[in-house]
Amino acid sequence: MKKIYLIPLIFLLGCTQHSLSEKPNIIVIMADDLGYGDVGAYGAKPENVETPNIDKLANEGLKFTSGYCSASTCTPTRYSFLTGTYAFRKEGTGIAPPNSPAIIQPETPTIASLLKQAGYKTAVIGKWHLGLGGPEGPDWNGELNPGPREIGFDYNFLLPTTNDRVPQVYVENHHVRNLDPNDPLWVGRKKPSEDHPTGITHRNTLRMDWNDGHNNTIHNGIGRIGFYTGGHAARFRDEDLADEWQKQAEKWIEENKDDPFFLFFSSHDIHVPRMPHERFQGQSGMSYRGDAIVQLDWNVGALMETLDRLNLTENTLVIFVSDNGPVLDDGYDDFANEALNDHVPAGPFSGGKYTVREGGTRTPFITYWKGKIQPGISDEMVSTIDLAASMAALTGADLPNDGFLDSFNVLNALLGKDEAKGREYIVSQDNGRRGNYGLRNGNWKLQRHDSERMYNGDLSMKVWPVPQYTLFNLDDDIGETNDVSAENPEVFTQLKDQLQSIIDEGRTRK
Ligand code: NG6
Ligand code: CA
Repeated sequence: MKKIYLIPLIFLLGCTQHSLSEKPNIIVIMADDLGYGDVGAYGAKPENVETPNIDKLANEGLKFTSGYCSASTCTPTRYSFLTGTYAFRKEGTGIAPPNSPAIIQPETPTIASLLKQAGYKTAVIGKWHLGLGGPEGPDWNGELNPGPREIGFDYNFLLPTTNDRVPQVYVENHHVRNLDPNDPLWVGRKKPSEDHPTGITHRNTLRMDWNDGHNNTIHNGIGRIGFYTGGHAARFRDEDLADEWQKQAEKWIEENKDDPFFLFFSSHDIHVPRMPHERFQGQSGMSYRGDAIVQLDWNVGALMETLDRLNLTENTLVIFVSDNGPVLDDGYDDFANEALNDHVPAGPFSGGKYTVREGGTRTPFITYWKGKIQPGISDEMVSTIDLAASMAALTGADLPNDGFLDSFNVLNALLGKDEAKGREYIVSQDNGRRGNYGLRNGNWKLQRHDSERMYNGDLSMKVWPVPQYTLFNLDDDIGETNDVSAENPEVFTQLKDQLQSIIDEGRTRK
C-alpha cells in the first residue's frame, strides 16, 4: 500500500521543483557606455584594466560574441529593452533632457509589468533616463508620477537621467529622497540668475574641465548639462553612486528574496562624468574611464556576493549587457584618450556610441545561471530587445499581442540549449527617430544614414559625410571599411527592402 502513496508523492515533489525552477530570480545588469573590448573576457588586457567579476560571469556562464543593444545611445536602448518595441517607432525617444516627462506611458506593457503579472517582485535601481512625470515634466518637489511604478516596477531607486545632467539627487518611488521642503529643488534650461555660478563663469574652480557642453550649473566641482538650485540636503557625490546602488540592491533583494524577483540593476558606469569612488581612482592602468570599469566590476562582484550570501545564486538568472558602445571623450577632459595605452574599447569593431557601426551596439552580453547554463561561448545573435519575450517564455508570462512589437523569444539561445537559434537579423539605430540605422543579416551589414547631416563617426567623435546606403561583408571586413554594395546589387537591394519593411510594417513580432 505504501508504494501506491509514494509514487504520487514523488511525482508531486518533482512538479514542485519543476515549477520553482521556471521562476528563477532575474537580474539584468546594464552597464552604461561599456564597449565590447572594455572587459577582460572580451579582450581587455590586465595591464590596462582588470574585470575579474565580469570575467567570472563570462567564463562560468555564456559569453555572446553577437550580443547587441538596440541603439547606440542610452534612452532608445532602455526604451526598447523595457517595452520590447524599437524606439524608432516612437517620437521623443532620443536622449532625454533633465526635465523630460515620462517617455513610456502608464500601463504600457513592459518586461517589468509582465514579470509582475507572473508573480515577480520588480525593481529598478540605478540610472533611469526615461523621463519622469506628466506632460509638464517632473514636479521635483511633489510627486514624480508617472514613473517606473506606473509601468510595472514595484520599487524604484533612481538617478533620474545621466549624471552629467542635473539634478544630482536620488528618486525613491515617487519622491526625491531627503528633500528639505524649505530648500525646494528647481531644475531648468535657463540660468536662474545673473550671478548663478556656471562652468563658464567659474571654470577655474572645476575639478574636471569640460570641452563640449557640460558648462551649466556646477555640482561637486563638475559642470553639468542644465541648471538647478536648492535641494542641497538631497544631493549626492558622484563618487558614492556605485556604493549606493549596491546598498539599495542588497536591501531590496533581502526584503524580496522569498518571492521570485526581477531586478533591473542599472549602473551609471562608465558614463561621463567619470568620477569613481576614491578607492577606485588610479586602480586601472588607464584614466578614470578605466577606473570606472573597475568600479563597475566591483558592483558586479558585490551583487554576486549578495546572491551567494542569501543562497540565491543557483536560482537566479543574471544577464549582463551594456546600453550602447564605447566613447572616449564625451565632453569632459578626463584623459580617456590620452591614457588609453593600447586598449581597444570597441574590440575588433569600428565606431562606438552614436554610430550604427557594429561598435555602436555590439557589446559584452553574458548570461549566467549557476547549474543551469553550461559555460561556453555563443555566436548566436541576441539583443536586449528580446529579453522581454524571452523572459516571458521562461516564466510563462503572457505576451500581449499589442505590446512588445519587436521582441523575439530567443530563450533557448540565452540559456545555451543545443542547436538553439538566436535572431536571424539585428536592427540597430543611433538616437531617436528618423536617424540612422544598421541592419545585420548573417554576414551582411547594411548602414543607412537618413539624418540630415548623414554622418558617420568613430571614437574620435569626428564626423564625415557618407552615402545614404552602404553595404559591408562582415566575414572579411569586421571593421566596416569597404563598401561592397556595387559588387553585390542583389544583397544590397534585399537588405534595403528588408529594413524598409521593418520600419513600415510597424512591428516585426508576428
Ligand atoms: C550628449 C552629451 C554626452 C552624453 C550623451 C548621452 C554633450 C556635448 N554630450 O548630448 O555627454 O551625456 O548626450 O549619453 O552634451 S547616453 O549614454 O545617456 O545616451
Ligand atoms: Ca549610455
